Amino acid sequence: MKMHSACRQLVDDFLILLQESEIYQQKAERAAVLRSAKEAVIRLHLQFARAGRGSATIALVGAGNVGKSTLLNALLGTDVALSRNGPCTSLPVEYGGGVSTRMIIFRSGAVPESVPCPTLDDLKFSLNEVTQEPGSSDRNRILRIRVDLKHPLLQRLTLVDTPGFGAAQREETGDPLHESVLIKYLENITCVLWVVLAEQGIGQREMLFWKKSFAPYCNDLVITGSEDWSVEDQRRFRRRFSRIFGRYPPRFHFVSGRRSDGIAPLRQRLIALADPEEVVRTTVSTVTHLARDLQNWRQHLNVQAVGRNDILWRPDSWTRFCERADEFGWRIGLIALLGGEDV
Ligand SMILES: Nc1nc2c(ncn2[C@@H]2O[C@H](COP(=O)(O)OP(=O)(O)OP(=O)(O)O)[C@@H](O)[C@H]2O)c(=O)[nH]1
Ligand SMILES: [Mg+2]
Repeated sequence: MKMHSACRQLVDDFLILLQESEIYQQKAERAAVLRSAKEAVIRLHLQFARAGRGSATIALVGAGNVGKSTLLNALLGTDVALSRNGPCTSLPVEYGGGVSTRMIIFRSGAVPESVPCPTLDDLKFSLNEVTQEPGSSDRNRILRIRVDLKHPLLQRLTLVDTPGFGAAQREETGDPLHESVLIKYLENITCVLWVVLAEQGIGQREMLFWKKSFAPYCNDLVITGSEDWSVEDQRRFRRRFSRIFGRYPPRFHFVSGRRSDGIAPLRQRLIALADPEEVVRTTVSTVTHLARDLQNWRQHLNVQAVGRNDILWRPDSWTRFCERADEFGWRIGLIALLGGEDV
């Protein structure tokens, strides 16, 4: 916990240093570089704030019918989430750890209703019943469903199966689950695994939804249905789509939910995403990487030849950044890099 708050402090202080120095900086080119670094740190700040909210909630998000529910089943090694060819999952369904199997229905303006499910078949039956009856007023009041399962992965994190975005049918049938509801739901999760289908790639509409609703919280792209892909196919896909993400492309995971190919490494990745210490390590390493990039840029500009830190950083901001105590020693390395020294 101490490590977590120290890391948060580091990110926040770095953000303030960048923000204040960007305003202070007279040269437009330098201010622009500081602004782009600031944007990267804002992204980290947002991710870190979500990671600190307690137990991790990771949502599988993607267009309709791309294999989100099948992937969730493969990750759990249990055929629990409903999947089929055609619009299927109609509500966010959270799968979390519990001592016994049960389903909890959250309705707006009502006490959550707990439904014990002695067997997996009971659970599937109950899930099917509540999620597959669009239109009734009771069904329309359901906000989300939680499923408690005794499962080792779910001891560490909650996985969420979400309805596919861009499913036009729902708008037509008057089902209240519009994209805005999904966007609202995503406000409280820790991070997103973005699921796309190998043969479809990433369409315009998916890109827009990603930008609008979960880009800062998504570092993982899962490509389902890639069971027959060669290494060269994967490379081609990576090359084609990496550039649309700009400077921070996500990790690409090629999997088959149907055949469970690539599922074990993805499970490990989920565990890392939910591990608070790993989140701290990744954050510190990203901040250090960014500081190193800034150092390279300074060397490129030959700012060092002038030999004054205050050319880049607002002097009082820099002093405050350097003075803050840091019991984990992260700041010393950063100060050396940001101050322009070689390390
Ligand atoms: N070949 C292949 N088929 C898959 C894979 N994953 C899912 N499918 C098939 O794709 C169809 C849709 O799968 P779902 O898991 O229901 O998709 P979804 O994204 O949850 O769909 P919605 O809930 O409607 O948004 C089903 O017929 C699955 O069997 C995969 O990795 N490979
Ligand atoms: Mg589904």
